[in-house]
Amino acid sequence: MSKNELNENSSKTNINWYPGHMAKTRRQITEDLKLVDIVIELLDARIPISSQNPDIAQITKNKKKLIVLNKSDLANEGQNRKWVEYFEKQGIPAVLTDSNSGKGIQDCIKKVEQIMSENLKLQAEKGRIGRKIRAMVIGIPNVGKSSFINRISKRVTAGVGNKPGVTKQKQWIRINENIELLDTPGVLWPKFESEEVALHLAFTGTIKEDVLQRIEVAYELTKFLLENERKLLCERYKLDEKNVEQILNQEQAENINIYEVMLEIGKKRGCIISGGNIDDEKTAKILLDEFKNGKLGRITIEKRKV
Ligand SMILES: Nc1nc2c(ncn2[C@@H]2O[C@H](COP(=O)(O)OP(=O)(O)O)[C@@H](O)[C@H]2O)c(=O)[nH]1
Ligand SMILES: [Mg+2]
Repeated sequence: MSKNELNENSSKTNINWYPGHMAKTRRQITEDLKLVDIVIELLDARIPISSQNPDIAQITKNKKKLIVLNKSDLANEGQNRKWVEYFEKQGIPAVLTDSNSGKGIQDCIKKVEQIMSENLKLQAEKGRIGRKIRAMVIGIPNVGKSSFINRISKRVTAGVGNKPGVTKQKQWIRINENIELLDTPGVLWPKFESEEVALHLAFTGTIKEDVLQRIEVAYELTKFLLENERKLLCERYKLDEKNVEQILNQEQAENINIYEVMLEIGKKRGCIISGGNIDDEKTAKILLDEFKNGKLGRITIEKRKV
C-alpha cells in the first residue's frame, strides 16, 4: 500500500492528511494544549501501537497525560491487562474503556483526579476552589473520541463533525466539581509508516479500505487470523480445521492457498456469482465488517508477550 493510497483512504474520514494540513492541525492542537492541564490520549485497545499518532510525544511534551485504551470491549481481556501494565510500567497511567456502554469512564475520571491530585491539593490550600482541572481529548480518526466525550459528559447529542478551519468559541464541559473538558477533541493523523501499520488500521476500520483494496485487505486479514486466531476464524465461519489444513498444504504458492481459505468463507456465506464462482469482493466485505465489529470474538491484533 503506498502513502498516496493511504492518504486517499484517510480522506474518507473527511480529513485529508497532506503535510499542510498536518502542520495546521498541529498548530491548532498546540494552541488548545496551552489551555489544559492534562491530555487524554485515546488509543484503540486492539492496536495500541498503530493507533498512536507518530508525533504524539513531541506534541504533548510537558503535559500530564492519561492513556485511554478505548474499544476495549473488542480486544482480548488478558491482553487489555497486559497493555495497561505496559504503559504503567513506563510511568504513563492507562485505563480501559468501552465508550459505547460507558464501561471504564468512571475510572478515567478517578485517574485524572489522581494524576492531578498535587495540583488539586495546592489549589485547595491557596483557597482557589473555583479553578477546575482542564482536560482535552486527542486521538486519530475513528478511535472513539466523540463517543468518549459524549459518555464522560453524559451528553446525548453527538459532537459530530469536528470541522477543522471553522473557528468557534471554545466550550468547556463540566465533568464534576474538579474537572472540565474541552468539547472538541484534537484529531491527529495516523501513522503511515509501514504496510503492517496500514493493515492494522484497515483491519480495525480506522482507515477505510476502498473497493479495489478490500480484497487485498481481507486476504491479509485471513492470513493474520490463520496465523494467530485460527480457532476463532474456523468457529465463526464453520470451517473444518482439517479441511483448512489441507487447503494450506496444497502444493502451490502459499498466498493462493490462503486466498482459497478466504473463498471457503465466502462459500459458507453463500457469496456465489454466476457459474458457481465465489464472489471474493462480497466475501471480503463480510469478513472485514464482521471482524471490525467484534463478531469473531475479542481479538487484540497487536499482542504484548509480557
Ligand atoms: N465497540 C466499540 N465501539 C466504539 C467505542 N467507541 C466508539 N466506538 C464506535 O467507533 C466508531 C467511531 O466512533 P467516534 O466516536 O465517531 O470516533 P471519533 O472519530 O474518534 O470521534 C463509531 O461507530 C462508534 O460507535 C467502544 O469503546 N467500543
Ligand atoms: Mg468525532
